[in-house]
Amino acid sequence: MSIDCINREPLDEFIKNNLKESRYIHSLGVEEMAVRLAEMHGADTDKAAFAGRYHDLAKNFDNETMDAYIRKYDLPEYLLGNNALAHSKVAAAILENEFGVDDEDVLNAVRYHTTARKDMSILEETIFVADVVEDNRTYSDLDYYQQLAYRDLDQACLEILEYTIRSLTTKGKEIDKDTLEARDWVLNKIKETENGK
Ligand code: DGI
Ligand code: FE
Ligand code: FE
Repeated sequence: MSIDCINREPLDEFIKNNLKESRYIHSLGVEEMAVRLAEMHGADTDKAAFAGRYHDLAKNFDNETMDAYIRKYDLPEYLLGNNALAHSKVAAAILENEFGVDDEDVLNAVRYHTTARKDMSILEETIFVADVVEDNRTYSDLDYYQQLAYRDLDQACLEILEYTIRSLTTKGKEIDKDTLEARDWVLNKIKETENGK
C-alpha cells in the first residue's frame, strides 16, 4: 500500500499527543527540509515529507513505554534503556505495525535516521541529513551544514557522521556499528565518485 493511502489523521494526533512542543516543531522542520533536499537530490518528495514528519514519533516516550515497545516488537535487547538508539527503531515498528506503513524505504529512513547505515538510499540520506540541518536547529554551524546539504548530500552525511563519532568518543559513549559502517561506506562512495569524474 502506498503511503498516499495512509490515513494521516491518527498519525498527526499521535505526534501531537506524544511529542513535546519543541519536538513537534522540529518534526515539521525536518519534513520541510526533507522535501527541500528531496527536490534537490532526487528523492521522492512525498516519502521524504512523510518520513520527516514522523521520524521522531517515539522520541519523548518514557523508558517504561519505550522498553514495552521494544519487547512487543521483538527489537534487539541492546536498545532497552537507550532512548537515543531505540526511538528510531521503535518509531519504524509503530509506523509498520500500528499505522499500516509498508513502504520499506520510508521505514528504513525512519529506522536509521539516528545512526545512518551503509548502503543508504537517497531517501535515507535525505532524512538523516534533514534531521540535523532543519531550520529550527540552533547550533552555530547550522548555515554551513545547510549549504553543504544543498550542495552535496554525501559530503553532508560524511561530515555529520564524523562529527557524531568525534562527539560520542569525547563523551565516552559507545558508537553504533551502523554509524561506523555508514562513515566508511559514504567515504568510499565519495572517493569512487571523484575517481569517476
Ligand atoms: O532525535 P533527534 O534529537 O532529532 O536526533 P537523532 O535521532 O539523530 O538523535 C541524536 C542522539 O543520538 C544524540 O544524543 C547522539 C545519539 N547517537 C547518534 N548516533 C549514535 C548515538 N548514540 C550512540 N550511543 N551511538 C551512536 O552511534
Ligand atoms: Fe531522532
Ligand atoms: Fe529528529
